[in-house]
Amino acid sequence: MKGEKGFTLIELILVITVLGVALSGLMLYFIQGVGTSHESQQRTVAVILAQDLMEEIHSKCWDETEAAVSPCAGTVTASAVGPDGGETRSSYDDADDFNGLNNSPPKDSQGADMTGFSGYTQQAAVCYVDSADLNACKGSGTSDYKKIVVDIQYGGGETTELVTVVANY
Ligand SMILES: [Ca+2]
Ligand SMILES: [Ca+2]
Repeated sequence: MKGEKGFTLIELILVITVLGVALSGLMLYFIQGVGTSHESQQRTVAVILAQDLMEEIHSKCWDETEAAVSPCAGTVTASAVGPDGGETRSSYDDADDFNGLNNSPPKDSQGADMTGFSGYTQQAAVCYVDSADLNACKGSGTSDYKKIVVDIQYGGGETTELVTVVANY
């Protein structure tokens, strides 16, 4: 046996130990990667939910007074923010009807819970802003500009937010 090439038991144990340490390090990277991809998937879903809601709001008239005019065009008199005369999600017809929207899970345009989105919260806020400061909500009164903020909350504290201003024209 002496002089034959091969591994001794000590060498084998050393190799197994080194491999074990190296593989556990690799596994750590792999597990972290899985976690990161789950977060990025949640973020992507939140962005899509936010864009969907913003597009739905954009598809409505600028104001209730405009909603009465077909086909929802032209400069109109601005009215109070919020749903008008008992409107519900499926009958919202102007942008500010969405003010105060707060649903968990998110609801679709017909007011039905969206399945598969538990853990996501959908919120919208609409207010009048002045042309001189499109970021600050007016304390009272109306203007020709409405700021729309859409928030999708997810993952216990993360928020994806979209903000836009629509003008009365
Ligand atoms: Ca309305
Ligand atoms: Ca309204």
